[in-house]
Amino acid sequence: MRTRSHAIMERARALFPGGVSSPVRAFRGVGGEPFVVERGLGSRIWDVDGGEYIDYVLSWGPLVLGHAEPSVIAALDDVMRRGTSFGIPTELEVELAERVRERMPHVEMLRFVSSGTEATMSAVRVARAVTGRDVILKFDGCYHGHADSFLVRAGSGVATLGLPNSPGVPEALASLTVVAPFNDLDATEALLARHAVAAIIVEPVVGNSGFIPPDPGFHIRLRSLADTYGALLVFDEVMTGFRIAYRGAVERFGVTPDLTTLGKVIGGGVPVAAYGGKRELMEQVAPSGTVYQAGTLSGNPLAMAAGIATLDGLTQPAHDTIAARTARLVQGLREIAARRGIPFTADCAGSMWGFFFRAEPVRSFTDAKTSDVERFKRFFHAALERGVYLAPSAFEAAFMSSAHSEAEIDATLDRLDDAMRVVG
Ligand code: KE4
Repeated sequence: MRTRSHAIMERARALFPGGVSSPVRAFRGVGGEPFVVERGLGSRIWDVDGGEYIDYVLSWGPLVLGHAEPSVIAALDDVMRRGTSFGIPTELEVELAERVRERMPHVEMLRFVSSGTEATMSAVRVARAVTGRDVILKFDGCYHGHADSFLVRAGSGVATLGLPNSPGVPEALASLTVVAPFNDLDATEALLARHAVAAIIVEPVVGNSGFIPPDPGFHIRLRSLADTYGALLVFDEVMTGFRIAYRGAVERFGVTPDLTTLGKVIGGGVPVAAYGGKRELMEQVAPSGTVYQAGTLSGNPLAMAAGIATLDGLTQPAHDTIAARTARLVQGLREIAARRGIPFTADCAGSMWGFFFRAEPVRSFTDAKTSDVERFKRFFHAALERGVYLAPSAFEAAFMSSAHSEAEIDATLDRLDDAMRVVG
């Protein structure tokens, strides 16, 4: 029985919509009440009532080195004693940006912002400015943050709450967003032929409808279609960046977008995101260009320091180790479900993974919605009771960190085997 959690959530519900600072945290996708976290260390988190969990949400992706990673904490401790914010250029911004560009050379120039939403809305603004077009094309179930133009058949919390779109988004604006099923190139081309599209924005691997990988060659065709129809290609790597491959989607799929958005991992758990890409595009952004975008805390020293420490800790060997452990966990879950005769599909890309209670592979959000969400809910709670914290929604991805040891993968498989027993 969670007593302190319950008391705190009672206060929170009087203060915040749904008692939370972001909708998906409210457990509406799985039922019950969220626990209140007290602390995290490495792969684990503890709630205020002493409950301990192996954490596979990792703050929805940022913590690729785990909670309170010593080098990240040391970097923050060092930087914050010299001031937490200036609104004046610092070398830290340059240091982090150089690290991003070293691994993603197609991000020739970038701008730091404070959330993934800011990054994607700014990238789309650049695309609309340079193409002189208004329409954007997104994919059903993909989530690119909560800017008005993206809240059209979006994934993540929008999907979790079953919101078709969102009230408050003017129809005049929503109508400028056209939507194709993920992995459906014919539907995509039909939309491109009918609308003057400024940008195609896509999660290179979808993490906001649950985990959905692209079909082989999907991004190669998407690049070709964008070029044929004069649209920019935007890879929204807020979630996939530095997770699906050491150098991101370009390394994994061999396709170079015009613009890329990043977030989560590049801040190591402190608010930062970025948008960037071809120099001639980014030079259109104020003050070098006339596309306006600004931010009080953009390039914040704490966020830069945490991001630098995180990328420095995420070496190629470290990434490869995390990816191998992710693959072992996914394969282990497949074997458990098969042994127990439970319809189940799971997949991973680098340090990002996910699963559905459905026999056939999931290629689109429509497929994802046919999975057994009620069984997912029961499995989520059975896992939580056994000390494994998964995303509280069937339409989210899961993650892995360098702090998740082989022994913890074994422990996770044992615990989830028993969780599958009770939901089988
Ligand atoms: P933020 O504005 O939440 O920092 O980033 C928006 C965003 C943009 N693009 C992608 C691919 C994303 O996954 C996100 C945010 N991801 C969700 C989790 N699926 C954040 C968690 C939440 O909404 O509380």
